[in-house]
Amino acid sequence: MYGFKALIFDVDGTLADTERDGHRVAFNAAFREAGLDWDWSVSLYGELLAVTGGKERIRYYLERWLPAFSPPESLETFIPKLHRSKTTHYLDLLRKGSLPLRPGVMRLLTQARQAGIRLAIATTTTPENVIALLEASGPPGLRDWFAVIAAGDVVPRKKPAPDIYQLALDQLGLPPRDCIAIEDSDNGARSAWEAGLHALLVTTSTYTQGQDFGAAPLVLDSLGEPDRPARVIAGTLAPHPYVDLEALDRLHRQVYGIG
Ligand code: XBP
Ligand code: MG
Repeated sequence: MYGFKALIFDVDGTLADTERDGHRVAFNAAFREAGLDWDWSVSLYGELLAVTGGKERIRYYLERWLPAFSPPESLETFIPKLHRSKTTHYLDLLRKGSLPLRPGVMRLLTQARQAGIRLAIATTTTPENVIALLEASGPPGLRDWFAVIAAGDVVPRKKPAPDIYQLALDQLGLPPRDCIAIEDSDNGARSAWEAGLHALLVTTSTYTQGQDFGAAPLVLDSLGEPDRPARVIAGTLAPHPYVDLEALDRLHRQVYGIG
């Protein structure tokens, strides 16, 4: 018996390391297809990740790097169109199976499912991207393991605002205290924390190493596997050098001062 009832996962960087070799590549393919000579390098993309959401990221790029750009139509039409093309390219990449789930993800999801812990997603990315990732990179039917998939434009404000976590909590019908959030970024950790999810685990990803995760009580470099221990960046990981439900239960007890 565990002290929590659900796990709420972020997607990009948490379930899979999707940004550098997935989203970034898809943005560049969409730019080429639209006849634009923009190229988001690995380092520039790291800066652009300060803004969550693909459409918001394109707008930020234009404001900050290309203020003189004159779009062929209004930005309100141009950006969503460009972003739809990006989503198509991203889905193609996913279907090729080129973005695997991170170490420990399937092990933890499987253990949670067997223990009756509910699974949910709270992400900034487009819903189709989430479904496609689960279908392409996980076992058949993985999407049905998730009781709630809260994604994309369904809330007024994207991370670091708490809206998407609040929506996931509402749809689960649970208070924050009954849930554990798993994130990879500063923006995501802020979003979860502001939604009241203080039992918060951060597993850093390609672009988020070295970020400040606020008061997150446990920060690791991955969930780890029995043959591939997680590296502890902050907090204490026990009883094993990888994240399992026992480790999450200890984290939950520590955060809420239980027994
Ligand atoms: C990460 C993001 C997303 C993706 C792009 O979301 O910021 O914007 O980079 O996705 P999370 P879209 O870590 O919350 O999963 O282009 O579909 O917006
Ligand atoms: Mg993320």
